[in-house]
Amino acid sequence: MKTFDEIITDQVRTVSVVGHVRPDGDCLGAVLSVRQYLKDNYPGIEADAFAEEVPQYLRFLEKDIPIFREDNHRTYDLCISVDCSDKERIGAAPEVFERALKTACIDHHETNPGYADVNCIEGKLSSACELLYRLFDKNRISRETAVCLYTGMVHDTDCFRYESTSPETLRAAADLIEKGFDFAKIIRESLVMRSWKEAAVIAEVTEKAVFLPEDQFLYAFAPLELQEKYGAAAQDLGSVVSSLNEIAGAEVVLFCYQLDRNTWKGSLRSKEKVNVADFAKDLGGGGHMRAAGFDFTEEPMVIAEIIRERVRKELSL
Ligand SMILES: [Mn+2]
Repeated sequence: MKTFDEIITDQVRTVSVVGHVRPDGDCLGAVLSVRQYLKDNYPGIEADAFAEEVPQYLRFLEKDIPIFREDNHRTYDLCISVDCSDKERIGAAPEVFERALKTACIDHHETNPGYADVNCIEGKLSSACELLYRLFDKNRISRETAVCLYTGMVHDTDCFRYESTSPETLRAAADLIEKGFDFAKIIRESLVMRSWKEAAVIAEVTEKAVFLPEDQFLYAFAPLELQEKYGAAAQDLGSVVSSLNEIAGAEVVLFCYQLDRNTWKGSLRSKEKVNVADFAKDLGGGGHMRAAGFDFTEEPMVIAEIIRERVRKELSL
């Protein structure tokens, strides 16, 4: 594995950091930890972060330094893409990545082919933030950087509940909380608590979900009309699939929510036997063994049937 210093060569004076579309805790934690680490330790370097709109529950990571939402037409010496499995999935400003004099990719998706000049991809790691923790010099991680890294690790492991959590993950988390911050508050406010409208969406989606115990499969949809009824948007639906995944007897959970008139997003979760990253990959998406996703334009019922068949096959039902 490389170190971060090997990616930031002497010639680099300006750096941009980008992540994936619809950023989650790991993505924003990774983007903002890189910016913070550069700010703290590389006085000669100017670093800018790019990300699509930050969901409410992650706003505490934002600080008062602006995050660029779109292309600012600058050419950076180096653009670092984090937590993004595919060049096509870069959110906010893919042009910034394309235009950069040099590119780097730091990621933990097994499906990542390596699309930058320098690629640092560790498919077995819990999170992009854990990978960054390993690349950074431990003694130069500030409290602010630690908050970002810890948030990313907690989010991508659903609070250390997935098997991707290794002894090393927990050692990294232990090291980070030694920097002194309210980690219980991060878990509570960004991961566990839900807004009232999110809770209302979860209630209706759960009520309308279809559970097929004989197939160990559960699916649910949130069309635009349902989202509009509660004033919820795609970024308010992040916790729905985790909630559905708490239902016993469903090895695989599929939650589809409509993004616009033509596009849906499918989120997959599995508990212990099925690798849903393979399913998502075959449908043009990506992800991890226990959590993966993809976009689609078909009717959601068509997708539910495809996934159901695959679950049956995988489980030899
Ligand atoms: Mn991630």
